[in-house]
Amino acid sequence: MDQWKPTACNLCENNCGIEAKVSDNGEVIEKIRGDNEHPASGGYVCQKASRINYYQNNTDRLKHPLKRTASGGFEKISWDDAISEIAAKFIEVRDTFGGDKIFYYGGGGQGNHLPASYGMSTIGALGGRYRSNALAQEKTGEGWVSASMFGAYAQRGDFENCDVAVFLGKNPWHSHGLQRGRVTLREIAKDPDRKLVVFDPRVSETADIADIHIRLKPGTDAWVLSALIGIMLESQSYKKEWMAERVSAYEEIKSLFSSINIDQYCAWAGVEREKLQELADILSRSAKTSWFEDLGVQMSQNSTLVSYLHRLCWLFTGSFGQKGSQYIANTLRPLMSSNPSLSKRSPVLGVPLLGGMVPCNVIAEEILSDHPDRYRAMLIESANPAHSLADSKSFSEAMRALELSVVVDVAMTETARQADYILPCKTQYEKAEATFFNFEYPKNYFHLRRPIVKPPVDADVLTEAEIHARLVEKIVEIPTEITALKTVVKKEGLVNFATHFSNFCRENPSLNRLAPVILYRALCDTLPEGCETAASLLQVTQYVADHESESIRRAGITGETSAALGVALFEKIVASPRGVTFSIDDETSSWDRIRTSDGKINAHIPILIPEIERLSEGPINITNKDFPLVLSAGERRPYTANTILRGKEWRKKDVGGSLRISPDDASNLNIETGDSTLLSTPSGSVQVLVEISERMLPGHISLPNGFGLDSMTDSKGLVRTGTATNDLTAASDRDFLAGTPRHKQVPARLAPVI
Ligand SMILES: Nc1nc2c(c(=O)[nH]1)N[C@H]1C(S)=C(S)[C@@H](COP(=O)(O)OP(=O)(O)OC[C@H]3O[C@@H](n4cnc5c(=O)[nH]c(N)nc54)[C@H](O)[C@@H]3O)O[C@H]1N2
Ligand SMILES: Nc1nc2c(c(=O)[nH]1)N[C@H]1C(S)=C(S)[C@@H](COP(=O)(O)OP(=O)(O)OC[C@H]3O[C@@H](n4cnc5c(=O)[nH]c(N)nc54)[C@H](O)[C@@H]3O)O[C@H]1N2
Ligand code: SF4
Ligand SMILES: [Mo]
Repeated sequence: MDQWKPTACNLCENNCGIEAKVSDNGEVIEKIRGDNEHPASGGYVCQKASRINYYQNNTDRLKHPLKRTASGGFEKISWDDAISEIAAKFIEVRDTFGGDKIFYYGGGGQGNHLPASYGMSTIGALGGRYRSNALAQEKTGEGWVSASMFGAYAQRGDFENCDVAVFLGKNPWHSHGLQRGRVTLREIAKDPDRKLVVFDPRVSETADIADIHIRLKPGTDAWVLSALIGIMLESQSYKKEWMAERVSAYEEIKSLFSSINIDQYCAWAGVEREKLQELADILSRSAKTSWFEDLGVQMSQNSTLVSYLHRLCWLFTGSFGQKGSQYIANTLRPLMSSNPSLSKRSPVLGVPLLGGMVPCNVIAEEILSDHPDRYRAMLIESANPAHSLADSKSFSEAMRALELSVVVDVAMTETARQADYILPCKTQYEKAEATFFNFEYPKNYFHLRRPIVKPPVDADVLTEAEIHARLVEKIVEIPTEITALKTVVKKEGLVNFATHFSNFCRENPSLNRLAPVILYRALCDTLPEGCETAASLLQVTQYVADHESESIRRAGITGETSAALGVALFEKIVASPRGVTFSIDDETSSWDRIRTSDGKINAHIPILIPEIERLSEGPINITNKDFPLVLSAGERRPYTANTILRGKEWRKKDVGGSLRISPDDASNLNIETGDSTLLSTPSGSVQVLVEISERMLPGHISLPNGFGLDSMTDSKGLVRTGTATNDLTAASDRDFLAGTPRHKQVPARLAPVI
């Protein structure tokens, strides 16, 4: 029997196609290799993929539904009782305080986005309005700027075909974010006609091979990008005609940068003007420029403003909507809403819900307030916010303050330990799964993975789809007409079913939010075994068939009507366990996806103009004599993967997660590599092991992401490895608009432990 089975790596958003060799008993992933036939990754994997069995089999695996006891421990409970009790308690919260007090957090991580669709059915059935997930602590500022300028999420660049690749606060060598990351980076670095540019205070592994490394002081990107635009204007090297034709309100914007003191801005950032001039010259020679911003600027000073300045750089360099430049991808389903309005607000603090999500940094504060409209119950799924959000302690406290908290996960996490009920689910290798991280262009791919292993024999676990179907059925009465539609699938086929179903939803808009669960019940008998959780994709494929039919048809998917096209796409996805090319764009596709009123790119975002003007006052110094260092709390390293892999066995290097420090700072503090030191920030103190690193700028120290997990061991009980960064961060340290945390610049102090 061929035990090599196609699936994907779930350790970062790239989801590289892999083949997994499974043990004879069907429970263990013994070996991994890249899947050469995968349409997006073509056999590429990084060193982390071989560690996937640590996700599948580990001592933290949840195997039974659990309920908190009066004494604060957990006891086993049957699925029937768990579902009945949880549904009854949610209903009680709804009837007492209102359904909008029930909050949904999470719904998917780096490898699994199908649960969110089913989770939204449960929340919809209860009348929930507020939700959030990790995007609202990193990408919502970027998403909103994009929505304001393009009416869509314009985020990615065509790195495969660019002449110049610019990484702003992004270290793709380790964090990836582009397919076949290291191959693509090496190709650019080796080609004398192409340039690799990195903005980073550290000499990151990407900076190691870069042509230009802008080694700015932490938190000064806004000044450097403004100076770059100033230089392009001064030397008249920007794309005038291109802008005149395609960009609205660019004259107003120009005047903001034409009078800035470029030398002063460069000095504030610690960057030589000549280096920016060299970059401006390179950018003026080609519009095939691809840019990528990530956490180094998104979890940083002025993060929403930097997302704006970054996009203004695309405009001044004319790099949008052509081969080798920025594009708007056909993502099958957008990760967040592209509504630029600021009118939707959170109920307690009244902060704007960018991308439709409550900023992560205010959730605990809102719960812990005495405001009558505070959230009262929470469903947390596939996320570990009591570890991943700023000031973890207050998030845990907030969970305990709720009337009800329910966690759906595969592992006993820091968040699960705070819950009233814990519902264990099948892992991403035990059920059909997929993500909507489909950002490629012009060809785009989708991968519905099939289950490849069985749950352990002693595990009583369900898929999220089944959990939510059971909850929804307890909460609302599903109309009999809709349950009857099940027979239509068998008698008349999927196309007729899809047509009936969308008509029914149109006539009964209140049922729209229940659609994923209804589809799951209707289709589960007809889908191939193990693919049942794919049912909600039918709603997604119907939507893209209606809105993106040309790109879908170019990918060879056919169907006479829109319903037939959506069904053909759905069937192709289900029949392609190694992934499928579902969309092929042409040179006009990005322009067609712009949703501004005049079809042009809007350069003017009024609320951010005073922020640009304020830059002339210089950077705020966040350090002082008590906290003289700048800590970046959460760097991506070779053996970090958020909190998807727990325990320490999976790491081959840097097992304890050392704090990196420059040789100068280490010598001033008289510390050596391997020393234990006390790291303090205004929020807390922890002991850390240090590692002297030439990569660090004096004054800048850095801790890795994803450490400090409490993991069950066979012999020593619960053991924590490394530092939980969010014991050191403050939720109030956040962007003025997006509310995203400033984890890259936490004021800190270090002292030797004697
Ligand atoms: N190995 C690994 N890969 C991952 C993950 C993981 O945990 N491990 N997580 C995934 C996730 S969820 C995400 S969001 C991405 C994040 O991917 P990245 O954003 O690339 O990851 P980081 O290492 O957090 O930050 C990138 C860089 O920002 C730099 N930086 C710090 N301060 C500043 C500053 O003020 N300005 C500038 N310009 N740069 C600064 C840091 O030195 C660092 O090199 O990675 C994904 N990939
Ligand atoms: N200080 C600091 N904090 C950070 C960061 C940082 O750089 N610095 N990085 C931030 C970033 S960018 C991100 S994206 C977040 C990530 O933080 P979170 O969004 O909280 O998620 P992960 O750590 O990826 O954890 C994923 C969870 O999903 C569970 N899980 C895995 N598979 C399944 C499944 O099939 N079903 C269910 N129901 N659950 C499953 C895992 O056990 C785990 O609990 O962390 C953020 N936190
Ligand atoms: S780049 Fe590495 S961690 Fe990311 S999906 Fe591919 S193999 Fe997994
Ligand atoms: Mo992330």
